[in-house]
Amino acid sequence: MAGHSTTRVQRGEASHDPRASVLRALAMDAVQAANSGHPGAPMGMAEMAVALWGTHLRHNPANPAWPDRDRFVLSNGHASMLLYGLLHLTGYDLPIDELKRFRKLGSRTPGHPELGITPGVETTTGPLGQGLANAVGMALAEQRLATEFNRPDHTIVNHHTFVFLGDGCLMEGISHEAISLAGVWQLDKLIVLYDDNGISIDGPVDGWFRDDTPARFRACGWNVIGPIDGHDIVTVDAAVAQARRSRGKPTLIVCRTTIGAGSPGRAGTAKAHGEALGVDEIGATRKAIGWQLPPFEIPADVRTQWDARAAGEKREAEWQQRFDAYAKAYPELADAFTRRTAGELPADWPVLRDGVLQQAAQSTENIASRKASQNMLAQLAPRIPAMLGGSADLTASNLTDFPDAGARHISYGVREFGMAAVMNGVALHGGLIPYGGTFLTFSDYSRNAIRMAALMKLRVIHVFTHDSIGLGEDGPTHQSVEHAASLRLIPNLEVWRPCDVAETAVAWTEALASDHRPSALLLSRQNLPAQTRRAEQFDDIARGGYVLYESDDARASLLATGSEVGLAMKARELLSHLGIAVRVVSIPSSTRFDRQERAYRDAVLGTLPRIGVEAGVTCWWGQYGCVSALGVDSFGESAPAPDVFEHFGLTPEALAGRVQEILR
Ligand SMILES: Cc1ncc(C[n+]2csc(CCOP(=O)(O)OP(=O)(O)O)c2C)c(N)n1
Repeated sequence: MAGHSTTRVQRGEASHDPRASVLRALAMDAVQAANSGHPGAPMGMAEMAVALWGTHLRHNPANPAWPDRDRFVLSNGHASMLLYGLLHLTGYDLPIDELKRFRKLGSRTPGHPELGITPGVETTTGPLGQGLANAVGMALAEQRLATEFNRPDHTIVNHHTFVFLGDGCLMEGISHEAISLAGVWQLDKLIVLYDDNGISIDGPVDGWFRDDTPARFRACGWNVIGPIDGHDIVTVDAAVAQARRSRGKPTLIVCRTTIGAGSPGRAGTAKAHGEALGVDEIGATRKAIGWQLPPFEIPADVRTQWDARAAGEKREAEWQQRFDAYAKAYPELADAFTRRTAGELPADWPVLRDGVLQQAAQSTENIASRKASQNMLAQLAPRIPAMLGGSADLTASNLTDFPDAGARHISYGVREFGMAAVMNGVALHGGLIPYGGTFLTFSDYSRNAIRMAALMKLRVIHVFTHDSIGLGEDGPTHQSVEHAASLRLIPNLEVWRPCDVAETAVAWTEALASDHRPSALLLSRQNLPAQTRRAEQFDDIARGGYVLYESDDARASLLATGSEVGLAMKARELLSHLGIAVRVVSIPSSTRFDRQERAYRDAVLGTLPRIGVEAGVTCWWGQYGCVSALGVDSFGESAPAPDVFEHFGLTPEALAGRVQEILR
């Protein structure tokens, strides 16, 4: 850093560029009006925003869905007012009244940026670190689609992914997973601007964050620019221009800034991070930055300087022309591109789906559901080019690959959280349907990214194998106990735990067709017996729960999921030898079942005493009014699977005995 700049940054002086001042004013005034929020980061990043959004970002405010737009991710989502200011000023459909309603119920300016609420917001951020990983996924999608669709003389996919982040994102472990992958994948269109202000909530970060960040990024194969003066628009502009020329490496631009820059009393302090400045300090700041207008008033010339509508329209029109020429030369590719970016499955999807389901319905194979899943992938993935598979270093266990997958199956390495958040980014970008595998136990590592996918309504498919004590010898560290139940608690996540080939086939086709929610497929390591069904029963699998075995003189209902459906069917047989008839209800997806109409649910569950069985926590069965449940309420054991099932009393004999006790 030049001495002059250092001094200015240290003094917390802001530029007097009105494009930066208006961002500062909007941030401090909106936070003040809400009496809640984070003024410091938006004020500190104002010049960075001017440089990037004022010069480099290629977007069209009139069409936030333009497929070839640059993506912008505000990974430090608490700086939301910076993004809202930018979206308003550049001409998105975000009126000033919405900024006045920052953080109010029903406004388009929630506390942290949320996908689907504010036009122009590319991903929901707030949980620090994940925005960066989302951006890596977006840049990966851009790279893959460019390779797949661009042709010599025809470039239809060619955009950058820009990220703003702060110390918090870089302290999070997921940042390392994300930057490591971005380096390996050589995502040279990913450009990250680091708001290096040395402050987080507890104070100056020196006491807990002394990483040599440039060295860390360099070690991961990144191009690093800076540290530069993050308050010098020309310098930041030049750095971004340089970053855009990078080949084979993503770029980090280290921007030295002062949190709350412009505020004489708060600049450079942790107090600037998450507190309204207060009326007096806002007055002092107005004076210091030379901005004397009342809150939310923006002079016409400043509006004109920021307005990106005409440039955006022109950019998209130019792209449309290129796309039209492409469509003439490659009509089929153009059609596929249009379908895929709209999130549609191939035109022959209904035929493909019916074919695989018909075959699966007749299957008598006794195989593990993870194997049944792989067999489905072998049929589906080659016919659905959007599918982009992967595994967190467990490909041979998760069975997520398919014949001739090549680059369409990603080895994510041992990075479950990173993989999940990258998959969210891929889905957010569009054009690809990501799925990825790990052991169900390690879903805890990915959990917040799964939650974010559910919140954002993303089609991301998690393949979680080794779904219970049924994995055997690896023992309690690897055996899921509470995981199925706890994943089912996440709103809008569809959880499937299929019992055989037929149910696995339905789980996969339903997951692929669910374009507004993520799915988790919980699959067994061990073989599972094929169940026989009538056609109507097969059709009801997609309703999430159905009667697999009915009996007129039944005295109890056995409710089971996944690998325990076979167990329940064996118990039924034992009981029938004793003259006790029972019904068996299979619940491959309780989340789906719970959305069925009342009459259907009541009919399936029946009025007889219910006994639940699942190799996991038993409290879960309370919601279905079970009088008793068999399961695992501790951490499992290391032993061959049959011995572990025996140890936990999960056997047909034990279940039959429990039923007899209840009916006594
Ligand atoms: C995963 C996660 N943990 C904790 C928080 C709460 N939080 C919000 S901002 C922040 C500090 C971030 O520091 P920095 O990125 O330096 O932001 P700045 O102080 O510069 O605004 C924390 C801990 C969060 N949003 N996400």
